[in-house]
Amino acid sequence: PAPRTVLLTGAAGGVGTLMRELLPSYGYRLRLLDLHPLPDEPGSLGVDLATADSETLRSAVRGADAILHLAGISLESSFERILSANIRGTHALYEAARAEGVRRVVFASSNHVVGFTPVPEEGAPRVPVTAPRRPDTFYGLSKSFGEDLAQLYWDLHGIETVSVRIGSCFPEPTSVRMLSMWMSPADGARLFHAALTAGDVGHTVVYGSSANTRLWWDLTSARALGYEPQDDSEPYAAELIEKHGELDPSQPDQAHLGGHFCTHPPQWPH
Ligand code: 15L
Repeated sequence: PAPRTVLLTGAAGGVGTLMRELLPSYGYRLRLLDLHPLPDEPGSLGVDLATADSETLRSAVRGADAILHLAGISLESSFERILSANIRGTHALYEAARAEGVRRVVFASSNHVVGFTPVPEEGAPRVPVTAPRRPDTFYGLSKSFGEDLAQLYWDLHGIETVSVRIGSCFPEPTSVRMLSMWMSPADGARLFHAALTAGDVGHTVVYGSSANTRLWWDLTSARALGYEPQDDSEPYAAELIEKHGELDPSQPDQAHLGGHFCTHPPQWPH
């Protein structure tokens, strides 16, 4: 049966805010969680996953049919901060899911797990999900850890996860790199819905993007979940390229999938 109650962690964040709007139309009842309760969202939970006691975490996940785990630091930061928010926080959430019998997690992984993979040359095959992981930051490293944690909890405890290596999920692409990475919010909701409902996923890794003309990576494993992207960044291309120029792979900040995260990663606000 399709999950009805979904715990949404990171509900106040960028992707969380977009998904709060879009996912209810798929029939989900969302239980919202972030570091602080959300203003105007009665019943939303304020929980720090990394430091909360186990009973608080268990009661947050209790009765949920699935978890959409978007919480965490979404840019680069110190190793200590990443360790707490992304590594300890994700581990604590999975422990609570195991203790409460939640069977399905959709984990917001990131393109930065493979950030140091060279941008494919024109005409070359797209990057497969089996490409070696080459994190570009402590942030990307923590998402790589999350994928391994998901694999362990599947093999050891039978909790299923779809790890979605999100490209760039914003209302519109705002850079030339994003033409290849963009996941429109509507396609994001389609993909998360597919990841929440597909049968027998074990631990599956997928790339999360729209059907972009300039797509760098392979959506086969995402499509196998039943995901059918509807959007393409191409209508934004002419204006973005006119403004910023085409990508130049001889430039270190443009040579890899992770773009400028490989050279001067944007820092999480302290
Ligand atoms: C990410 O993982 C970040 O969370 C997001 O803010 C974007 O910067 C995105 O990657 C990207 O690579 O565009």
